[in-house]
This record gives sequence, C-alpha cells and structure tokens, in this order.
Amino acid sequence: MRNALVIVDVQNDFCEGGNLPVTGGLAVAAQVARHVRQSRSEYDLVVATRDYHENPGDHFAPQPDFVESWPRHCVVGTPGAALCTPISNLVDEDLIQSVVDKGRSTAAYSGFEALDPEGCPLLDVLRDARIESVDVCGLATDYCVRATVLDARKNGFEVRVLTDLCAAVNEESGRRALQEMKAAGCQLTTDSAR
Ligand code: VGL
Repeated sequence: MRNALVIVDVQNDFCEGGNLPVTGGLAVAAQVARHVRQSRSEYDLVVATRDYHENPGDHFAPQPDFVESWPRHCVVGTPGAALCTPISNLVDEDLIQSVVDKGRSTAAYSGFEALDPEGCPLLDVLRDARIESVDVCGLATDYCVRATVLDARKNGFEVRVLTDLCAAVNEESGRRALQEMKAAGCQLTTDSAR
C-alpha cells in the first residue's frame, strides 16, 4: 500500500514565541523532522500543509475566544507563516515533496482545503501519487490535525495518527479529538510504536 506522511501546520506562529503558540510546538517540529529522516523509506510522498491567511474574516478577532476566533496568525509574508526551520530544511532537501496552503480568505482547518503552488488540491496531490494510506502529525491536535484526519477518512484513506508528533491547543479538547479520530476508524499510534 502506498503511504504518505501529512505534516499539518508546523509553522512558527503555532510554536512557542509565535502569535498563537501551542505548548510543545517546537518539540513537535524537531521530532517530526527526526521522524522524516528516520522513516523516509516508508513514505512514497511527504506533504506539509500551511495555514496561510491574508484576510480570513472573523477567524481573526481582537478578543478571540480560542475556539472559533483567534489572534492574527500565519499571515502571508510574515515570519510566523513560515514552516519551522527543522521542517523548512526538509523542503530544501526535498524530503518534503509538496507544500499546500489553505485559508487565504477564510478559516480553513482541514489540509484538504489546501492547494499546492499549481493550484492542485491535497486530495489530487495524494491521488496523483496513488496514495492509499496516510500518517498524520503536526499542530494542532484539536483543530487542524483533527479536521485533516477526519477528511482523510471521509475520502477513503487509511489513517494513522502519530500522537506523539502532535500537540493540542487545549489538553481536554485534544483528548476529545483523539477519541473522535479513533471512532472515525483511525489508528492512534506513536512514532516509536509503529
Ligand atoms: C489552527 C487554530 C487556528 C491549527 C489554525 O493549525 O490547528 N488552530 N488556526
């Protein structure tokens, strides 16, 4: 079975020091990069998604509720929108073959809303590579990882969630999201247990 790794939104703004930091984000960036280097022979394709906002309406709010509205983050052209250095190094070394962007003018939690530089949606990128199963990791467990994983299941992919290569905005909603992914037929596993 052809297998892809989808790395969700491992960007500076979602890490410690960024505009919408997720606790453990920097550690996830380093561990995901190590995983890609160690497991490169297992993947036929490695894709990274980016949250990439210009004017996403009420996704940004001056007084965000951190559920449906957020501080400004991942604004196109700012350092916060860039992939974390350990991840951008993988792009430079061609260990990540595709970067897909979402959310220019709307909220977009799922990587399946993202397009590659040629305007090709993630689903087509995966289908063109004849991918049947995906491993998913990144930020944040309870938002963009959750949405990406559930859409991957809806589109018929087998899904493994690498839970130790994810971090949540909120611990409790992170736990709930993992249960939801499991109920949707995903395998929850750790990088070390695979
Ligand atoms: C995300 C909150 C707002 C994410 C994106 O990448 O999980 N979370 N926008």
